[in-house]
Amino acid sequence: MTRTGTHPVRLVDPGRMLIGGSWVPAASGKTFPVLDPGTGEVVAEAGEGDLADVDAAVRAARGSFEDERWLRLSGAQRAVVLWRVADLIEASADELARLESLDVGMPVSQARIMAGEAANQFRYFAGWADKIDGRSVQVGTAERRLHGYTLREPVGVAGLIVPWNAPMIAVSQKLAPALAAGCSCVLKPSEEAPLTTLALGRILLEAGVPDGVVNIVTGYGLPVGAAMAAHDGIDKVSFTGSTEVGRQIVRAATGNLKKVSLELGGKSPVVVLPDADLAAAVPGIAMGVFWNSGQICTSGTRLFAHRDVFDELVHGIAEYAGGLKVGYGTEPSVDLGPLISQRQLARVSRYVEGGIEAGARVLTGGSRIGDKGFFFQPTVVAGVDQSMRMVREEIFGPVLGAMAFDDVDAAVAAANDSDYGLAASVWTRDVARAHSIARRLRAGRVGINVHRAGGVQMPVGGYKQSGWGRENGPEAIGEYLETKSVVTLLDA
Ligand code: TXE
Repeated sequence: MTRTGTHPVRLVDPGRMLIGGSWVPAASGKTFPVLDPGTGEVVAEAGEGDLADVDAAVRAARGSFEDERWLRLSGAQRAVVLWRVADLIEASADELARLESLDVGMPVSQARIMAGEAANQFRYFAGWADKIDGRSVQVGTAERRLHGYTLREPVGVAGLIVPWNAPMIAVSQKLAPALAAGCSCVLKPSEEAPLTTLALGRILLEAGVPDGVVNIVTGYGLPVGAAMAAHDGIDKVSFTGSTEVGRQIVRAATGNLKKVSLELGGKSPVVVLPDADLAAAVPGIAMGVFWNSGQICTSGTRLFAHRDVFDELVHGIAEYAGGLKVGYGTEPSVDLGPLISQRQLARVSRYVEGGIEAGARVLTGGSRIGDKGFFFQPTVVAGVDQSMRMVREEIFGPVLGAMAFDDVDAAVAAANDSDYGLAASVWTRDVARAHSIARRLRAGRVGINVHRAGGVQMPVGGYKQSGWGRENGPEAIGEYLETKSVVTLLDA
């Protein structure tokens, strides 16, 4: 695997984080290495934050919130700044994409699409910034006349904790609505991939987001993320990551009972009926699970295919998977990059080996590629059932488990037999049936003849243990607002 192109790490200040509008080293002076998952080599050093840095960031955010540095701008003025953020993201999209590719491993061409999506987030929520209004409410009686109305106000300081799998989009999905709502923010990128978040920090300052309104603390989940979840100066935490850490955040948040929203793991089902258009289903389902090497929370990892089409479909997907080009993110026409880390590679390998021991049959893939970087073959397994760990638990790698069904109701029940409920898809030419099954699937997002599609306008989030709250769409801005009722007597 070769590395090409200019090195985009110069977009970030090595070892520094953003606090109160300044780029500062960690209070301890410590740094930690950031690895290129395509080579396993160190490409940068990031500041290793701890409690002192979280405190400083929260103080800066609180100060900017309390002196209304951001909030005193009208919604329309905030929108202008957010549009500028979007314009600057687009203007540096090529460099950001190369940085994201270096940080995460995803092919540059796909990271370029992510940069466009990040810009869309800021444009969409810029549009909401001057449309945050309340209601005028009829209250009182003939004897006691009252006037009531509601105000929607920012929740305060928002702590935003993001993972590594698609940082540009994960950060923008939180920052754009939080800023449109008027919040000040403390943002923690993943220790695995902090670089594009730091580059976005530069863009925010350049666009005119006032000092202290967005603060970025780099470092490990423990102590940085945990300190944010527990901090009394933070009014709301929005977290994307594992369900296990989501639980820890809920527990930590009980101290000041801060608001919490969570976008957690998934084990999304894909239900294929016998009348599905297989020519479309094969690539659609394959990229629905393998995209970003399966490191997407909505990946369609459990395939339920009707027995009449099972063999043709599954062998089609296996053949498609075998044809995908796995390689370093800057290589031309590469489809899939590496997994994020040695730890993730070990985790994916463990699940596949465990599945094989339990009786799974590997139709394609199943192994690491090479010995440099963290590449894993796109993998299709059959001979699995819902009792197996590889079918029940989130692997977060390019692994599809395929199961045949005879009865649609049983397939829907099996699809719903999961602790998770993030996404699902149904594949059929029968329109009425598709909509009926879409209603019965217990997931926050359902695709019909597509696994993952939509955009910033469509809310996403989890049923069951996949999370609390929604990102994207008007619902997302509500996650950063409080509602206040104001009532006044009309007669003195
Ligand atoms: O996630 P973590 P990891 C799933 C996926 C993956 C597994 C582990 O199954 O294999 O999680 O990945 C911060 N308090 N998803 O270990 O640990 C951490 O620093 C507060 C699904 O990377 O959840 C990082 O910034 N914060 C997923 C963020 O939480 C803490 C995306 C996510 O890390 C913390 C990623 C703590 N105690 C992984 N511990 C999705 N839903 O998209 C860690 N963090």
